[in-house]
Amino acid sequence: MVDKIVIITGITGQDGAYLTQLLLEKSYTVYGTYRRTSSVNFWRLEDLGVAQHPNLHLVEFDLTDMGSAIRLLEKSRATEVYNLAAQSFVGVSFDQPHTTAQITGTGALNLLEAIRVVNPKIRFYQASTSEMFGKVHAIPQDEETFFHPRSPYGVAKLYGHWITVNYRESYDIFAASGILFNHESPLRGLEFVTRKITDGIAKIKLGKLEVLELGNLDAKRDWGYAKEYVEGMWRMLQADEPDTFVLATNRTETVRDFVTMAAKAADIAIEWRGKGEGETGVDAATGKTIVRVNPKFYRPAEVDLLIGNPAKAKARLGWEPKTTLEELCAMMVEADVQRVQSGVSF
Ligand code: NDP
Ligand code: GDR
Repeated sequence: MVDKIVIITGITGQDGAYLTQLLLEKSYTVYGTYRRTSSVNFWRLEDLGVAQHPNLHLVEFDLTDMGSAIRLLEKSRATEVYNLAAQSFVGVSFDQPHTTAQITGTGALNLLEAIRVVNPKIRFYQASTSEMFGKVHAIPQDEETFFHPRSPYGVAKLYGHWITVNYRESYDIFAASGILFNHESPLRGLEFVTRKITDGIAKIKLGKLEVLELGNLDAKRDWGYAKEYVEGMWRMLQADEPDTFVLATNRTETVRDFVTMAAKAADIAIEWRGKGEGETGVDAATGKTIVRVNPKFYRPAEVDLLIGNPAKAKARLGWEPKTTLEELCAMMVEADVQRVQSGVSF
């Protein structure tokens, strides 16, 4: 039997942690890459109880250095590579467009080039995104929808997507691109809106925060559960042919709706008052303002509405989402209430 050896870039992130857990369960040897910083944080791997697993090797790796990509592939003798590392925050990409292009865009090229040089039989997964659809051209969005990214992040990811397709077509490399819609969990970074909301509601509930400040409440997103989405990534690399797949729930809600849902999970009823920059969310029981709009969180260009059609993934990979948004939101609020109560906050 061929050894199952995998490289996961971006192992310290939300998806890296869940994918590591899944592949260790499937008896893979996992080489997880992280970038050099003065204080690397493996809290997500620790949270999932896999940080000390004997089949997990943590490797320092710079995505912008092709030489180190070649050495990593040679040393690990990997059979599959999942490229999850990215400057993944859309808001920051407006302030750091060049860095975002190098990491989020050409980082994928470095890995593909290394695969071409070292062993073209290595299977490659690129973490593409619904942000590539950007401005609304179709509802719902699927693999055939026109791309019109609205941020430097979306543009960089579009490069990563097309270079993946190009290496598939040019060099016969098994290079799959997963166009994943937003997926969340208790391990989501605090800068992203769902986790910012569940953390904020937990703190309000426990008297540790008075008002949660947010940006555009009208943005609509298709939010799923991250643990289920990493299973879809793995299925893409086990398919007979490399291809491009959308993973989504086919349900869309506004940021405002998600706040209402999170508050409800914490037994708080919210009433919305005002409009635009003056809009507030008021605790119906106490009359206190607990949510306020702060335009500093607005983006120079916004993606107004995302809703994906995952029919191809269901038909070809047997993948479909199971957790409802209400269940996901309640799971996140509960985890944040526990963390705030225990004095630990990530
Ligand atoms: P996270 O932001 O949680 O994780 C990103 C990972 O990339 C972290 O491990 C981070 O390391 C690493 N990283 C960031 N900058 C660099 C760098 N300069 N060099 C090397 N590594 C770096 O993202 P997710 O886990 O949520 O997402 C995984 C991938 O999927 C990303 O590529 C993202 O863009 C994409 N994606 C995510 C979606 C989502 O809804 N979650 C939807 C569609 C696509 P560190 O911990 O050191 O910062
Ligand atoms: P997104 O996620 O940009 O879709 O990218 P994010 O949670 O940051 O924003 C979603 C929507 O919420 C609006 N919003 C706010 N966003 C943040 N972060 N903070 C706020 O205070 C706030 N108020 C309103 C945003 O304007 C936006 O419309 C995520 C990332 O994981 C990407 O890496 C990934 O590719 C896409 O999802 C799919």
